[in-house]
Amino acid sequence: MESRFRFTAGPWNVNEGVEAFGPGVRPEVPIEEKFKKFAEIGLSGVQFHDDDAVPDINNMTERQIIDYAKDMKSTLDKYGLVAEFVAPRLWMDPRTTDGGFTSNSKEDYDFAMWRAKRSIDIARALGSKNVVLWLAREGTLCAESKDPVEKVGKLIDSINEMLAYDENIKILIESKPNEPIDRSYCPTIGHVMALSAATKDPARVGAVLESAHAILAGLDPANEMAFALKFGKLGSVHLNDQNGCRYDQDKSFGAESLRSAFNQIKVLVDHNYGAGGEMVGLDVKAMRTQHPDDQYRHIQNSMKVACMLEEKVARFDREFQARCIAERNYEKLEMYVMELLMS
Ligand code: XUL
Ligand code: MN
Repeated sequence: MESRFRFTAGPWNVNEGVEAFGPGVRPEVPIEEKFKKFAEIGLSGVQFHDDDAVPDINNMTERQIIDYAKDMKSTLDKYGLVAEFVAPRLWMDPRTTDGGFTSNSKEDYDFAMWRAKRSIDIARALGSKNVVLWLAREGTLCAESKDPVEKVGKLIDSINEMLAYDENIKILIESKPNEPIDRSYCPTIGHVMALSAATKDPARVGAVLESAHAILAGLDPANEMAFALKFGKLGSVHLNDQNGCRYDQDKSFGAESLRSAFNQIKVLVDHNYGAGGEMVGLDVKAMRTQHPDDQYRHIQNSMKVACMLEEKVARFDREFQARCIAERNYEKLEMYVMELLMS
């Protein structure tokens, strides 16, 4: 399928189907097999957590971590894939139980900074300039356990330390209002923009907008993308879908709301997203019911929907839109969009 975009996914987007109420139901797939299949289905790149790229990261020296990541880069090269970003996984280790950058423990904070710096080393070894921070546990379960003003300051200090560690790296913050944390310190793109502005080098601090995370915050994904685009700070997107305010579902893109998906593609196309090398991540999970012999279909479906919506955007009649706007006949415009999507 033709697309103006370059699509990516993470190794975690092909998984065993583990969830809070049941164990894995599909066998683990070796990472190289995922790369091979990603290339086959038309992805251009891979997104990594630090320990996706270097699984035994905590037990390796800094030199060993870089060497391992360089080997991973050769495996990527073999399949013609690039690395889009590396994100420190600051939510699995016991030392991140109370958060990383906003933990109340100095040792845990130091561990989070160590992992953040290793993620920068790994990104460099994989040939990527982007480090994504999904601030999974930066917030509170018990509001009184932390001073929110001090902790927002700690977030800014941590980002400044990463920027100082490598003068070429870009930090992209992925907002999310909750899950696993109850109350996040960085729930929306507006918060990301404010954090960016407060750092020592705002030009190197941008955003990742995930559709499902915006919906969980009660916000419109396309408008969240638009806000970051206006500031020139939309570094990546995680397209997916979500059925209202419940657990983070990571459904296939467009599976819940096609019109919302259309408007996400429309805002990206209208504002030339991708011209600066930005890629389109598909942060989608297969349903737990999906058999292993067809466990990439949710990624393929998401890419197909994005491409089909690109075509709808190309067909969107701008003159008709202008006439509806001039007449202030938005009912007419809305029906036109419904017909366009259903035709
Ligand atoms: C969590 C989420 C993560 C990030 C990368 O909800 O979306 O997979 O995208 O750490
Ligand atoms: Mn995501």
